[in-house]
Amino acid sequence: LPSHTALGTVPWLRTDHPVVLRNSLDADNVVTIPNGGAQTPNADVTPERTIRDVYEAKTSSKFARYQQEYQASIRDVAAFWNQQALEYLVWDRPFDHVLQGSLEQGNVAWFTGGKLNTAYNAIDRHVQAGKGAQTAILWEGDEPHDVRAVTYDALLAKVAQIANALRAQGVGKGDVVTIYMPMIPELAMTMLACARIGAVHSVVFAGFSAEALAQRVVAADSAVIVTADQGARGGKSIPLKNIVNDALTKMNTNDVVDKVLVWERYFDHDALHPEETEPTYEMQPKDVRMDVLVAAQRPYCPPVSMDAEDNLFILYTSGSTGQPKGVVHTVGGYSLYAAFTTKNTFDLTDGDIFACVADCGWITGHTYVVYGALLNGSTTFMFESTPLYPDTGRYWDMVQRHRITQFYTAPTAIRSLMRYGEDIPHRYDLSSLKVLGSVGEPINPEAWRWYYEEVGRSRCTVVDTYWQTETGGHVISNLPGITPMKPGSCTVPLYGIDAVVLDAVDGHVLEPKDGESTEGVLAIRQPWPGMARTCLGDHERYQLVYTKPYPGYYFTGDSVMRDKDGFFFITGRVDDVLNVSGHRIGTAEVESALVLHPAVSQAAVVGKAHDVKGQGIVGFVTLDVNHEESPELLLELRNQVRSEIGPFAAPDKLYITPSLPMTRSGKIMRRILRKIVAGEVDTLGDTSTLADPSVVDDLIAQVQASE
Ligand code: 6R9
Repeated sequence: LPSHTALGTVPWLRTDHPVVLRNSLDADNVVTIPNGGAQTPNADVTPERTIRDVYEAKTSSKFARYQQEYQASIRDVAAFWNQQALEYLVWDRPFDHVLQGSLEQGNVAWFTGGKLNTAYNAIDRHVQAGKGAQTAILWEGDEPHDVRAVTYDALLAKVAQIANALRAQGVGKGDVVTIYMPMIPELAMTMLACARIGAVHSVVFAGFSAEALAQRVVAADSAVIVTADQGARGGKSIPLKNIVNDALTKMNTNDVVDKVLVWERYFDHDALHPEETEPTYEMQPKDVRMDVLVAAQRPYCPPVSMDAEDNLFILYTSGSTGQPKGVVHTVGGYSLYAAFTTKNTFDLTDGDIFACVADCGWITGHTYVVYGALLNGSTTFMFESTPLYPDTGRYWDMVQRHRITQFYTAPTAIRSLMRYGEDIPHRYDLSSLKVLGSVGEPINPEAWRWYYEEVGRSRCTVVDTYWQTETGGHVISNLPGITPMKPGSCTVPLYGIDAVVLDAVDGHVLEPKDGESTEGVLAIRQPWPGMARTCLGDHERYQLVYTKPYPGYYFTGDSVMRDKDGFFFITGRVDDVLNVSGHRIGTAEVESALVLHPAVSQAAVVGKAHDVKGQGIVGFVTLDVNHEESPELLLELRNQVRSEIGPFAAPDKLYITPSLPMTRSGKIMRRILRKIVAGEVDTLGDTSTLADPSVVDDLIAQVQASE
């Protein structure tokens, strides 16, 4: 390893860093550092060299100004956000209060008394300002030649029609509409149509299984599901409608769902009488053909004036229990935060073609595919396929053909493309690019360098955006042309975000000191508009997870190192949440899926560093008597996880073992399993509390034998 002292504190150069939480959700909680995938960090791009030699000189005066403005913004967050709310949004009625409630009480509310509509702000006002002919959504399907450009005029008409269609099916203000769709423009339009009539969308990623979909529909008591007959990805068709049919049979609560509205992925919009065409799927009693229904609607629908604190959407995300949480975002605060962060982090300007290639099933797709760019009146690019289809140049081919200006993806995608060499991006004209974004997990310096040099040709800013489903938008990120970049660091907090490092054990703030680095847990000391307000139907859980662990602070669940320059490096989750290819998966969810199998007695799941995915899932299971290990059983167990959660949560490796490391009180010590799969058997830590310490040697032998 290079001998820079500071490198010792960069996460991927260390292997583990145990921190015991004060109000730990699980006594067995320790911090694991997800090895960002870099086994061989590039010595050329150490944080020191990059900041000193390459960027600092260019940006220092602007950065000094940022620091002043940032301090002012957090000195009075209400004054700061008051100004932004007036600048970024059009209000039907001005708000009476900027900020009410507190983190301490877990009852934060922004812009109370104010009224507005998010869809109006994202569409109508741009049409009124003369932008009707500009492309709002530029979409590219699974096949590169399948391209659609939807203007603001067309988007307004279509969203109004969909809104009327939803109303015709009984959807009203406050109703939860579950959306289980492929990445086609109609997905974004359906979300915006919900926003227009005050319905609350709950998008479920189309990679989730029937079981996971059913669980989310029931939890949200959602009477309407909007889906499509099929999706397309990588040349394959995904039978979404069949999965929905399946989900309906799995809901034992009787009849939550009244209607299933079905888009047809390849519907012939030019058909003279669409209602006379045959549906592409076998219709069930609750099904309604969406294309046909929408075509019959009037393209005008008045936007419903919403209270700033009304729910805009919910999005289920993983936490440390087996039950996903329905994170709630509200109309005023979220819309402002989506608009503000898109504009600032990506330096969005008129004429930009903004491409976030995330799926709308995750928060990144909500904030940066749908809401952020449209609220700013820009063109948002929407992508249905994968970076590898039809070949590994797909991203760069799109950048070239559409003259994309901002490109936003996850480190896992960069790492998977790096393997094919820099010749691939070099073949394309990428001169339109200005900003390259990274999200979802820490980006290891090797991938950062590749993105910066081979894709950005050393002339674009790489923004490493740290945030969460719960934060609504970026909370820590560099700003193009303002913040110096450090590979591997999400750099410094955005304006209005009072991010602090807390001592994990006693919770006191570790204030920055010149020239000193520090480590702890990441928290936010003051409310911001984009923060989630509650978990649907379970405010206690919201408080338990976010505002109670460190009273007076929003707790992120991440551990962090702040270096001597005050730059943040995220070092991993402190709860039992894994990050596989940038997707959040709770170990408890995977374990619950495994123990549902009749052969399984106990299951423990841990993350293991993975070159491309960041983390992979490794499971350990013990079997009930009368069951034996076999290749078929292993396959069944993997399939069990696929069908309970979705293919993306399937373990890379499963071990069937006679016993698991348990404390005398019967708790599984996952910390030890994490160490064993990481091959760090010399630093297992204290094993004296184990009921049977000999289990450890057996497990080590088993894991080593299999590698
Ligand atoms: C947006 C999103 C949130 C968790 C978060 C953290 C990790 C996200 C990151 C990052 C380091 C970044 N994370 N961005 N870690 N650097 N730039 O991913 O939301 O799915 O809720 O995941 O992802 O661990 O707590 P979500």
